[in-house]
Amino acid sequence: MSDENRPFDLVIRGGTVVLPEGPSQIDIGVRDERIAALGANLPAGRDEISAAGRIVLPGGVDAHCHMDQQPWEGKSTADDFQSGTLSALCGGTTTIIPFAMQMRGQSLSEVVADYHQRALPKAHIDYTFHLIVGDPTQRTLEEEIPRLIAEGCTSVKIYLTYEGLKLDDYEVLEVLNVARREGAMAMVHAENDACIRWLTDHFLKARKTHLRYHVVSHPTIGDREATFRAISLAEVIETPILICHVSAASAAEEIRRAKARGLPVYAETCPQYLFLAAEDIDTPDLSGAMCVCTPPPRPRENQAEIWRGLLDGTLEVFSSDHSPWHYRDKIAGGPDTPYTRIPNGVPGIETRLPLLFSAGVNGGRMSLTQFAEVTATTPARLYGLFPKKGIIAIGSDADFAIWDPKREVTIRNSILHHATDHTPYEDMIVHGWPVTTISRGDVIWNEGEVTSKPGRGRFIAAERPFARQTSLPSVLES
Ligand code: DUC
Ligand code: ZN
Repeated sequence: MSDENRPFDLVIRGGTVVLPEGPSQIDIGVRDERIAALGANLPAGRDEISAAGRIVLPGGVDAHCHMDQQPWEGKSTADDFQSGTLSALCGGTTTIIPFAMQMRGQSLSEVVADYHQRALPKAHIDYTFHLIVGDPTQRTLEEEIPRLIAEGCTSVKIYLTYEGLKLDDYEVLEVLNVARREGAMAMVHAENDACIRWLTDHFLKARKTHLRYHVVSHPTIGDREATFRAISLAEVIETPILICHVSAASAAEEIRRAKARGLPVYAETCPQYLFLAAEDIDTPDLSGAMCVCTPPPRPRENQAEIWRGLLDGTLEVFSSDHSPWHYRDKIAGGPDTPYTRIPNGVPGIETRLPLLFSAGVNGGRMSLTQFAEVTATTPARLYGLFPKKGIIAIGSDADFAIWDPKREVTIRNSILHHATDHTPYEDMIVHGWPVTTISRGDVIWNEGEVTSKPGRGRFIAAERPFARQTSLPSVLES
């Protein structure tokens, strides 16, 4: 039987399917893990799912999440690849890009090899890795990064702050130069390190250790400066960059200006900057620790500017920055735990999509097409996974989230699947929830039932998102 005449393995029938050109009332035929047909009245498949009254979106691509990452001061993050990807799929995400993190003194290749071993037996859904470059030695720059990029890890991440990770500007230029040569995306954690350290030293000396000083010791002025500096360094090298987890209106403004000048600058924001605020950290008890992350959520009035950035394309990627510490570990120092001892990061891989769907799509702020772009298509594009991932199109992987757009859900930690003991979104009510998740044609989550197995997820070798540059940056030609 010719390939076109074989029955479909699966037909998703009668849903509102979100295509790049807009939503359409069509069926989807899946064969051999891929989308084989899109159209009305497709012939019967071996399996059928009715999506009547539902919305079929591309499976989410979460391009910023932390899984099984190194302990901090003896405390471990809660999720390994098993619980983290389970939580992701129950929230409509079918691809993740976590970080293989090199710290000073470590070999990047060994870090990546170890990360592969952690992911392979446990991941429920597909993944690739970003490379955190914390020690840009000549070996890392000239041998390890080019080889790892050729092997499918085509994005590097640079920190401008944090002991053991931060690079100075010279080192940043070195990494950007390699990214340019290799056609990789360079991601930047853009906070001003000296500001954070200086303010923290002064607050601690003055015994100002309450949670609220976490926010003031990470000032938006520092984010704006570091964002501008990262953009400037990338401009010298003439290479694209992506500013991670933009929290501050002033940093978004720098990005907007850079884009207006035609620079290839991209940016990401996260749920914590739309749905949490500095006021949620400044609590009389330690419950505000649940919202402690960096950069911190900003005063509530700042949220409107982050919404504006997401809606006008200044911030084109919406990721979770899932970084799940146990609350009990966050407050292990007792009622007077100083803010500097609270591990930074919030869980959010399962709530990322429902929060945005509810406030964005159902709230009338964004179209379904925009939702698909910021949560799946654009991250897949910018990190070399497109068109395999991030889009409903013939030939793409059959990765979908089928949404009940009306379902009302009260977010409670007890309904989530991550391994941490809290969610900062406890008691928030959302409208719309992904009721079925499909990964490469397998139904892995359906109406509250998990039908996936750990280890079914695959490493996807990402393509280089940009052309390799053989010429030198023009400043070196002068
Ligand atoms: N900030 C990050 O940049 N990553 C993980 C956790 C956090 O708070
Ligand atoms: Zn992060």
